[in-house]
Amino acid sequence: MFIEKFKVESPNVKYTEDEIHSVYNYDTTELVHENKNGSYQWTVKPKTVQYEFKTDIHVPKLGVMLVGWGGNNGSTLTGGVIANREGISWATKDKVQQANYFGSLTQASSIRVGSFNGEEIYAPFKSLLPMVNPDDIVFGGWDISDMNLADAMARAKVFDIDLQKQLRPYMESMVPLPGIYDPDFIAANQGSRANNVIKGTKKEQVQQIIEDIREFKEKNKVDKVVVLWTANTERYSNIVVGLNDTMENLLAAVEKDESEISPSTLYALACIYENIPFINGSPQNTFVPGLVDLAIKRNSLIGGDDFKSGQTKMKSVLVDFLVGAGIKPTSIVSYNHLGNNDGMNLSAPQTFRSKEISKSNVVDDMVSSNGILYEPGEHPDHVVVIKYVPYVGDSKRAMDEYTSEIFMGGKNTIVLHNTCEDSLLAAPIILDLVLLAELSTRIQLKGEAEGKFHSFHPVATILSYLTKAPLVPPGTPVVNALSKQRAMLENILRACVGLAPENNMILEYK
Ligand code: NAI
Ligand code: DG6
Repeated sequence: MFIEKFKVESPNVKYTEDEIHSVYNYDTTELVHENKNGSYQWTVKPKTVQYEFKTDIHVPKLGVMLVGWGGNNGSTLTGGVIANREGISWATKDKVQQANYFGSLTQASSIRVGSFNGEEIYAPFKSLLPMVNPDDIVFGGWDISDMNLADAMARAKVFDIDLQKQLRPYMESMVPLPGIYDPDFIAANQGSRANNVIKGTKKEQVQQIIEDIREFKEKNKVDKVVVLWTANTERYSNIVVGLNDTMENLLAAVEKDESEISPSTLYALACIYENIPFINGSPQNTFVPGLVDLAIKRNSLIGGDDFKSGQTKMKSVLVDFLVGAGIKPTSIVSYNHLGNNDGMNLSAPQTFRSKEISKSNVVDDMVSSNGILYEPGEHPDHVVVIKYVPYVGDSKRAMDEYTSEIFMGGKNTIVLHNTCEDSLLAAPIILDLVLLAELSTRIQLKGEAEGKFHSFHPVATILSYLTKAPLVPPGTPVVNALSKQRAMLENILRACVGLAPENNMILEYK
């Protein structure tokens, strides 16, 4: 059965006019590795730590500024939200289609609330805590191309033509602000697009982004802004001692207009100065060590990297299933071809390399979780190929071959073929990233040994479910397995309303 909403009644949860306050027992384990009588042994001690959570229930008017607003993702997301807000429907050759938010975890997925009269009861994911309604988001942003969003939508060739016609009047007047352009960081084939760029030194460019954010906030009367990079994939920046390895060096490098500071790092820097959450949806290392350092010192939310939309999402489910089933993946080969501007940009070796890295490291945690299947340091062969095929446009084709060793030396090969409009997968993920980033800035927590409430760590691991290469604070394990990432997010939100983690034990029926 599906219910729309619920309220928690518990001595551990208090709803006030301003916040939800919950006291939560976090059941975990403490591991001890010690030498006992000449040999090392592991001891596991169950322990419970009490946490308190405070969630501000005042949902702000949210502004979202996209870097790369006029790209396929930017125009698809903007049009999609307008279509939902305006209740637009359109004719396809199959039926009359209504706007929806399918593909969004927060808007279109559910959580299990419990059992009632022998039936499982589910509710919308978004009913857990008060969240911004995506229909109310005000969009803006930057692009190195000055094309308005209606023309950008037509250039993207993602939406059906009847929908485009209805959206055009809403999008014609939306024109991206000039962006920071550095041809050294993206493919040379993007040069002809760059007719809308911020001039000046890197320091002046950062200042311009800061002014843009302030002006957008003021003009649109929004309470909060989140900035998200959905611009072209950049090449990796070189990490150089003395240049971008520490906060001080990075800031000095910007002052000196050093060439190795990428545009994405400059946008992020501006956001951190303004205490505006910044999310990176592409694979490059925007978050050089000096920038992470700065975000931590200023307690400003950063999250990334690279939207986890299709092939990688499947991978982080399938490999988790195989390794969890005691089956040993030995070779993973992933091809894809696509014909949109992202594909064209990725046809240059340096930008492809950024994508190859983020697509290749996604099974590491699953492989290292099973020492029965894999020797220390052993890894499946893992190859990623991306080809640009203009004819297929945004409709990406992804082909994967997984070969595994099974019982008694047998081999098991699984082959997948996926065809899907890339931007229709990415747009709802962008929405989730900004909604969850905003929500997480309204949550405060306090462990039993801590004197006062604090926000989550500024490196937002809570967003991991949505990214291929989750950015984590130094010294924190990276989790790629999709089910674990989802459980982490859902269980944290449950804790904020005093609900136990979903443990799937269903003991009441045993
Ligand atoms: P796109 O090429 O259509 O859009 C990117 C836009 O960014 C373009 O309009 C371009 O003019 C603009 N741009 C480039 N550099 C800029 C800068 N420095 N400042 C401001 N604007 C700039 O690409 P699409 O398909 O929208 O993808 C965007 C990004 O998202 C790509 O990096 C892609 O790799 C990444 N991504 C996309 C996924 C998907 O499923 N669509 C999934 C994972 C990541
Ligand atoms: C080609 O791989 C283009 C990319 O931008 C991907 O479409 C994007 O990274 C999505 O990747 P995945 O692996 O999540 O489908």
